[in-house]
Amino acid sequence: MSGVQIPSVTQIKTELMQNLLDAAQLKDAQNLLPDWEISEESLFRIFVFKNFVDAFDFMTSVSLIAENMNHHPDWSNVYNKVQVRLSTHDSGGVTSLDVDLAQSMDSLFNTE
Ligand code: H2B
Repeated sequence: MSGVQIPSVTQIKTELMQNLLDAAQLKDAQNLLPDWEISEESLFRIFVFKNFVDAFDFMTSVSLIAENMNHHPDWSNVYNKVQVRLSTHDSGGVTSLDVDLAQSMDSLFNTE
């Protein structure tokens, strides 16, 4: 065997430079994500929980999703609040990866 490593489809997808969303796509994103503040730079939302443990559980669940996507939130936690800012650092703004992660966070939040 030659030892040549063939990358998985997921690796290829996440390593391709993602395109920034245009104005129309940002508008579509706002419709999909009514609880998020959307700008060209980032998606922003504050999640509010009953207590610290619920907030931390949410962060733990999101960490697994983010690691799987190789796409990570900028966030902070104070007691029962998790403040989240999503952007694609490599592209310098908002891409479909941010919309996908925001949707996953919303559905996790809504089912908890
Ligand atoms: N997360 C976010 N939010 N944006 C990125 O551009 C990004 C990331 N890039 N996670 C990934 C990791 C990159 O730095 C590594 C090298 O794949």
